[in-house]
Amino acid sequence: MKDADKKRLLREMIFFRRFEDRCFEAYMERKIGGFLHLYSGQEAVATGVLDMARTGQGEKNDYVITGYRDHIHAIKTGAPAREVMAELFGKETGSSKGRGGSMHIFDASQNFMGGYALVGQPFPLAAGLAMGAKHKGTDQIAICFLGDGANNQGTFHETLNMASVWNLPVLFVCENNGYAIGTHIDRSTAQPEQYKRVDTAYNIKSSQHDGMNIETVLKEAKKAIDYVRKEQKPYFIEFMTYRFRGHSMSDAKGYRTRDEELEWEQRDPIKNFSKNLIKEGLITEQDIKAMEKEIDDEIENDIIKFAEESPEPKVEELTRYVLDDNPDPRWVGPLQK
Ligand SMILES: Cc1ncc(C[n+]2csc(CCOP(=O)(O)OP(=O)(O)O)c2C)c(N)n1
Ligand SMILES: [Mg+2]
Repeated sequence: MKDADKKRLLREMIFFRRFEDRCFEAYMERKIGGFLHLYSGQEAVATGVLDMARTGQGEKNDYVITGYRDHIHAIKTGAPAREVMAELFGKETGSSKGRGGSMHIFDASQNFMGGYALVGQPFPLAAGLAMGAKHKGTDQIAICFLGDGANNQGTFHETLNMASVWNLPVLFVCENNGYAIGTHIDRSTAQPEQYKRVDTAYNIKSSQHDGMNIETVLKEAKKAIDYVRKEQKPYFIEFMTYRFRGHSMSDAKGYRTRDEELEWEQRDPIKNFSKNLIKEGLITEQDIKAMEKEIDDEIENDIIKFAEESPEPKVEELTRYVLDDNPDPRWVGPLQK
């Protein structure tokens, strides 16, 4: 990896951590309402996998889809951070025009296909996106992020079976953080090692790796993505990781011990990558401090300012993007920007 890439990836991960920290504060200030699930601790997974995916090419990007812990996946795929924050603030300039909120970030212009509140919902959609790409003969793939808890849904098993039978180019990325809300994986899942659930059962190649080390994620994600694109077959990659905050904003975390948290904090992907880059002489602690300051300024003076100053959706337009059997005649027709 080039030195410049290492520094860029460190900056991105620090930005993602600070973005989520600022969301936490904005929620406490009641600027953000509804549900809010933060990604702190898991940054190396989305950052590493999506760095190896095709992004930055708009509608030629690979398709990316995930659950409700979605802000960082959206930004890394190409959704402007300002629009993600504006969505959290419920503003008209948000990526879902303020109607979706934290769990429903969407940016079709970048092939970021959401943001879903229903656990297990993205699986069949990912298979459909991959099938579309295959029929059209593009070499795009679909990348489906999923939690360990989601793998006990029926949609997981149905989708993996058909993705394998139909040889669909989809990469399933399991972010195994050990918990589904407050339930530890050992209490909910007969085979907690997720990658073992798919190779013989669905004849899909799979592997498990450290999700707290960005360099491991980059290396393994590259191999998996190359395989899916070249072979036109699914692959299942599992990354072991941990969320540093609660499941959502209301979580007293009574289901895990402080010792367990401290053990995982030792593996903080940002701290460890920083240490490595300092050791390699690529960056100093002062450089990192300056980087953090620059990021905080950008978040405050650009991203938060944009969200704060953007208009609310008009009350009479609240149902504008709702599809039903009796749509308001004013809003029938293609979505308008
Ligand atoms: C169909 C459905 N059932 C239940 C829920 C409630 N629920 C929300 S998050 C969650 C746990 C999911 O855990 P996991 O997939 O491991 O994701 P993580 O929160 O760890 O990122 C559950 C059961 C839901 N949102 N949708
Ligand atoms: Mg989980």
